[in-house]
Amino acid sequence: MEKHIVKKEASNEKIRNIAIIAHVDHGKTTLVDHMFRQSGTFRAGQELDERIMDTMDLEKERGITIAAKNCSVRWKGIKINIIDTPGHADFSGEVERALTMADGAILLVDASEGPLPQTRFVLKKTLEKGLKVVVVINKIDRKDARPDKVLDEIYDLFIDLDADDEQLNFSYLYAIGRSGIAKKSLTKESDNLNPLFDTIIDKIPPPKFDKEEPFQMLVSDLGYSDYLGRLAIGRIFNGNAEFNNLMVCINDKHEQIPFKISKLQIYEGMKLQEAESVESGDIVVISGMEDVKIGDTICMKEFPKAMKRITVDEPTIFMEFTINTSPLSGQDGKIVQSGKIRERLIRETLQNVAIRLEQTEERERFTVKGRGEFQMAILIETMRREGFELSVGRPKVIYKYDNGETLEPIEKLHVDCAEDFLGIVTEKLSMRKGRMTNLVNNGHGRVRGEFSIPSRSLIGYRDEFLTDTRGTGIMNTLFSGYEPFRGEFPSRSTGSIIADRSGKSVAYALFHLEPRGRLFIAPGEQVYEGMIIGENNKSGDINVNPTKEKKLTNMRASGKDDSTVCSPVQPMTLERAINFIKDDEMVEVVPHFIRLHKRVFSAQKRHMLRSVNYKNK
Ligand SMILES: Nc1nc2c(ncn2[C@@H]2O[C@H](COP(=O)(O)OP(=O)(O)OP(=O)(O)O)[C@@H](O)[C@H]2O)c(=O)[nH]1
Ligand SMILES: [Mg+2]
Repeated sequence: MEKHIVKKEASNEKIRNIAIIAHVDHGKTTLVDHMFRQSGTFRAGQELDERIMDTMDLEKERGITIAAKNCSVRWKGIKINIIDTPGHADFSGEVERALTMADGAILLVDASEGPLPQTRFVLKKTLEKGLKVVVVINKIDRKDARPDKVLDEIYDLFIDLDADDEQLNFSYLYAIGRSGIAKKSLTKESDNLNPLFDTIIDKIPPPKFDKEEPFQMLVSDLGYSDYLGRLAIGRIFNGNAEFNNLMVCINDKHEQIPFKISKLQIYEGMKLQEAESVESGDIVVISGMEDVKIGDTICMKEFPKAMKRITVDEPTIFMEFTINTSPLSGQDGKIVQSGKIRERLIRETLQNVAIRLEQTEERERFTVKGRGEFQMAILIETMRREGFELSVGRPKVIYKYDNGETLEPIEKLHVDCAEDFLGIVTEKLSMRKGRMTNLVNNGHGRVRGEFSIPSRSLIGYRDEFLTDTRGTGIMNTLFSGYEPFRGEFPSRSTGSIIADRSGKSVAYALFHLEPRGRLFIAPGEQVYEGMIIGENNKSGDINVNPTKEKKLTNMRASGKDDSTVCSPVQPMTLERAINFIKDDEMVEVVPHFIRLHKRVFSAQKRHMLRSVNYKNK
């Protein structure tokens, strides 16, 4: 627990800083919508979209939050700064970052699903920071809601996480976030969120500061404005500041970089509002410092005093990013050069505390490290939409070495599926070195299993799991630490179907290839030698000609032609592609296409390499 020695303790009663935390989809962003509506942030009758805090295109499309974001509401004269956080485990770094700005957290738990792996993760981080927690059991309107049981499970979770007596004595409310309703007991009537607002004001402590200390702000987020340049976003831990004040930014090398505040802003609703001065405890946006990074401290020039930098859990997976080397490179995207890709990736590491970048010996090859393959897929998809072309390799886990022993990241996997599918799921997981640690049969035909399993085993497993459970299974994972390597297991047993030349695919050829496996392309698509156009039913790769036309003869054949109506092709998504490829394969990502290819394009070269490898064995 972090403790500050405070000399002249005071608190800013006009402010509360809260983070909204939960497992994915438990209703955080929807609840924030209604907090906006009911606190008078919007004009009466103003048309509002759903989940307005999910402002990024990808967030809207996928209905999930990717980045933590700040906003504020006012209640009874008090400003509540809210940080809406993502619930997907791959974006955990965002939650850790958000918690550095808060004095308390609203922990949302779905009244039917109960606490899930990410509930545990976010609560653990919150308790470690000594923050006050208010629990909201959400979605009590669900037909399968079991709020009492869920409350018990939440107590168990607190106990399991070594909460002290004060933390265990948390306040809790029941809510239907989607209807903007919260209440203190299930039997009470309520048609608004007033009980939640009141609990926040009563139970979450106002931000504390030391009256004797001059200005100190920890940079927890960065923004960018065309007019103002780089924006430093963070909580003021001590002191006040005014427009034009002379400050220093203390960076990770303990250097003090002087600058002048060119603009001060604070959060009002979803917008930023200019302020002449800002005070202790508030979350503010400062412009004037170009080279600022997350974790830096901003202080008065005369009183430089760095705060503890923000640390987040280490990345567990990495992926190789390179320029697009395919024969079709440069035809679709606007940005193709390695320098530009590097610049873009550096920008990402500034914004995103959980992502690291390493340059390899080769100029156009980079290693990007992060928390999970989904986080990587979102980064790649974002770059693709910005007009980038690039190639990426298969996600791999980061091993550690201790006294000659190899350690690997291990996840706690929670599976919820119909009893009938448990057999196949367990079999597949144990093949992948998973071990069952718990099994609960709730008697309604569904079972919940807990497994301890290497992270590498889960790369690409989600698709298989959904197929095995006919789309009805739910799986959730939580990183649980490094453990000794559990040994190899066979990877994808099937090979790839590979184009042996450039051209356009034709229906006749594809139709005759269908029996060989599952195809990824439709007729009329551009192909090239080395491009993977399907998954072979058997092990081993096959080289085929997808451009082969039917031989035309002068003789008009009697009777019907071979029917060449190809089966529909499931479009290749980025996530499926990066999970499908093997080590000697890559995904070519350009704005309008996702293509898969062998690292070595020429079939002849691949053949030669294989023979050499074979001889060396
Ligand atoms: N039945 C019911 N559904 C709700 C309620 N609140 C939210 N939902 C639904 O739950 C889904 C997820 O809501 P979000 O607000 O995006 O959840 P979130 O916690 O912000 O999700 P992430 O940010 O991706 O972790 C949406 O389909 C909502 O409509 C509720 O009170 N009752
Ligand atoms: Mg959300």
